[in-house]
Amino acid sequence: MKSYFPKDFLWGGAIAANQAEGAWNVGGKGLSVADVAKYKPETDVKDYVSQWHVSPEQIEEAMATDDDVFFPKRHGIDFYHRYEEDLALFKEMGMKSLRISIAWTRLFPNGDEQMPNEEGIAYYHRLFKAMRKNQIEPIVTLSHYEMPLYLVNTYDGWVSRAVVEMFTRYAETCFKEYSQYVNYWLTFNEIDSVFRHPFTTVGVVEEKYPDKKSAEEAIYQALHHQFIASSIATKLAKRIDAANQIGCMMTRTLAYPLTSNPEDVLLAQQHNRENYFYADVQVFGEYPQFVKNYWIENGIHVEMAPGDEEILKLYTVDFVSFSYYMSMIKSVDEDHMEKVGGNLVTSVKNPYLDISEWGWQIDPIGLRISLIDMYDRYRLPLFIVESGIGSLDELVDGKIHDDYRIEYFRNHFKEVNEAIKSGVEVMGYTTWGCIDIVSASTSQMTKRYGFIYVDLDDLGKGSYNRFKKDSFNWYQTVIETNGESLYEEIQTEKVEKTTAHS
Ligand code: BGP
Repeated sequence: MKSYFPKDFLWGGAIAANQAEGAWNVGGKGLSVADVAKYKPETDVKDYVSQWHVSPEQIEEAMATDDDVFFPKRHGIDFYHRYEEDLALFKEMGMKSLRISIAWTRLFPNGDEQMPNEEGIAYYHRLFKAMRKNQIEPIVTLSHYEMPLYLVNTYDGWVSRAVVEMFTRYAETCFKEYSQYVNYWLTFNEIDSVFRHPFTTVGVVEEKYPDKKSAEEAIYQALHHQFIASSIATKLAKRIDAANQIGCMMTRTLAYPLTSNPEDVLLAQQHNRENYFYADVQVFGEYPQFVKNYWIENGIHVEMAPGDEEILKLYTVDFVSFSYYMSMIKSVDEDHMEKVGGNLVTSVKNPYLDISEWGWQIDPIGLRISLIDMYDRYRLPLFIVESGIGSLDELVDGKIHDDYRIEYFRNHFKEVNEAIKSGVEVMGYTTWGCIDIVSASTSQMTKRYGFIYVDLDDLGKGSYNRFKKDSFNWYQTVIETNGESLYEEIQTEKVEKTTAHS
């Protein structure tokens, strides 16, 4: 087998401002929804829903304190001040690209200002110049769970149509300031996650709604406004610089039927179709009929302004980016079956797959299945902008022997190679958390994804020093050989992962 990776394949890594930068109240930055994300040691790390849920009381508590021990996204890994050191390590690794997000509240602290915060503008000029100096291509997410908290408290978040104009003003500012360094832009991170964690994505506080149905209707309304904002941003990006490429970004939540029972197959198909709905709107420029019928059947009203449907149709995306961590199983009998956690909701356990320490089912072949399926559906270039394994890495004598991470990526990269060989156009692969950062769902530091270890624990104690893991040099070779090394290595026998914690 040989490497089919194109010469310009964008090997790289991905982080997000709210999980890496820290400096939460520095340089004029306003409070974002991430600054109220709490580390909850008393909660089961596999209990995805409660980890993500933010109550009105938690918002009040967070706004009343400068604490950053139990609000770890406020310190992140201090990337804000250390980015030059980290970019040098990424360059040493040979990374061609780095996915980051711009923190909306560094540019517009409350979100409804007419003019941006100049200190915030200046910071990202410094960062993008440094990336270019290190020959690293920026892949920039405009909104990665970082909307201004002020918009949540004052405008009910994205439910308000006024937020569309505020977002497009922010986006236009980014395109005008940074198109000189940036060619690839993603609008909303995992736009399909609005129903999984509505507070961080669209600023919907479910407790504010009298019942589940009105909360659901509010989320669909907020989602519509994000679709419109994404389309207008796409128009503005190309008007400002025709070289700008805009991608949508979804969580690929591949579901298999548990059995060949047609009811299981139908359930899995429905799940996959609902998962694709969000990219469908941004690729095809219209709502699929099954969603409109769902609204009618369930009495959900989504207010659309005159011209909205034309905007969606006119300004569609150039590529489809997505995160891929795990696959899941659907079954009509799933209520009484063993479940596992996941980057979403629980799933029936797949007896053929290993799981991570956080219960995420590891499925490299599922990545190939997803790539082929998505390419056949959209016929647009695909970009894997998140993928990786969160793990309890052990720092021993300055070393971290993360053979399990090497195994994870070796297997996933090989499946991408097979997909490319079968005709799928893949632009790049930015591994999630190329350097350890604060977990999105659990706000833990000890859920580590990086090729670079950061000496920091869940309560913010540590030197913040960086250490290369074994996977650092392995990835360096993969990039250097453009994937050829995947087929030259002597396969080391599978290392059973043992941790002091188990
Ligand atoms: C995705 C988010 C990322 C990232 C990843 C890993 O949903 O887009 O921000 O964090 O999940 O999840 P976690 O950090 O919860 O392990």
